[in-house]
Amino acid sequence: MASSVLHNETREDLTQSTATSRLIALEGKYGAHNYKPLDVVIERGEGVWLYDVEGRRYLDFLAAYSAVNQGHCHPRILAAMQEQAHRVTLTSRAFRNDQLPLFCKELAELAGHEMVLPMNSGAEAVESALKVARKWGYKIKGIPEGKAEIIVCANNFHGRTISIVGFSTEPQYRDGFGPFTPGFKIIPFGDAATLRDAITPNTAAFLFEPIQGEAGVIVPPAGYLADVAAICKQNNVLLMADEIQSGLGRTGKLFACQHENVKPDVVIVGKALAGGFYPVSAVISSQEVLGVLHPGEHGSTFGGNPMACAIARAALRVLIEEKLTERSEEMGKVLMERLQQIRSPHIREIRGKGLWVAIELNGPARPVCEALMQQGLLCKETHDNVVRLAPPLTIEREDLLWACDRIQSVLEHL
Ligand code: IF1
Repeated sequence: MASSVLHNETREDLTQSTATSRLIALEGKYGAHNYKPLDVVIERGEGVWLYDVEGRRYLDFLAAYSAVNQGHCHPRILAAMQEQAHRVTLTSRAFRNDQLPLFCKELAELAGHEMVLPMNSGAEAVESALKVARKWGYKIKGIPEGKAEIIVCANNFHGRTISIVGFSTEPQYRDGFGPFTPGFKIIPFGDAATLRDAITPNTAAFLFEPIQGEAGVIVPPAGYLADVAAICKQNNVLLMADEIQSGLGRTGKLFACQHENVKPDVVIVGKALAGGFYPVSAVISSQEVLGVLHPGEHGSTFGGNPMACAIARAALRVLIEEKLTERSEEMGKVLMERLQQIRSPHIREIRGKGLWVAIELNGPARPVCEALMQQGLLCKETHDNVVRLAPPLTIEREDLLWACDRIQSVLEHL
């Protein structure tokens, strides 16, 4: 078996097909087709740069959807990972480990909260927050058993589990995956009055993205975050911010809710929490809320493992010590100002916050992303006509401006 695989490989080499096309063909044959990636095969990354299997270099303007805010293969996070890998990687939560307590303390303090529930993927942390919100609703708020409601926003993106896609408004994410979990109500995003109207005595929580990412970097009207926070407080409803993509510096604040001085009851983080080295997510909240969980009621084999915690601690230290949030704010202004100078009939709107910007076009965005790839710039379309830009927060001004020149040139030659 092994020798025949090897043999095939050798024969394919002889056909002179490029490494790129061979690997794309293999992935097409053996990998599930749930993505349509750009046809670039990455082999190596360093800081803001990615290198493909042909040795070509690209500036990364997606940063793995904000999971590599610290830049690719950050040496300090790498060192923490290597060091921990030599010690112990996984204990399960049946035993304690020496990294988890420090991770929880550091993350809770950073967010100005009391407790942390460690998980792995973003969707898992969102699911965990939903479970905690329901339990809080029953045990603390006094909602009758089985009646808890959670309010979410139209055009949300919170992950891919059945419960989460069940309250998605994107048909593609739902089709064929039902039946779904009941107990969710959908309201428009950006209109606080609709939240007030949707709340009932059985409402446990309002789950939202402070800036909607997948929807196309949709920034809500000024005052929205403060308004929904006030409405939740008045009605004893948990304000649950999904900061998985918007948090950890991306928008020029550590958390996007801080743009309106809002401290949510529950903050959900993931992605950049581990700088791209490992899936690490967490639910951050108060003693009152996370205190509803007792031994055996929730868990995860990998959640809170020493490897994850050591990596996340290093990733957070990098974020703070390298002042990446401040850089995001400063470089975000440079990016926005430069993009605003581009005169193109193809541009409908440019919007965003910090180093998180969307260029909404009058036509399809995919060809623009493909042309940018040819020019050495990697970014990804969302919703057909939006190019989203989100470089690592470590990006230097000259690289940012180089990218803007490429974007201008592609839009001018469209
Ligand atoms: C994919 C999108 C971005 C998220 C927010 C939770 C999760 C995500 C606000 C779940 C994940 C990812 C998932 C990834 C692509 C990406 C994405 F286009 F799909 F929507 F970033 F915009 N909350 N977003 O953005 O986190 O379980 O994936 O760790 O599904 O292809 P996860």
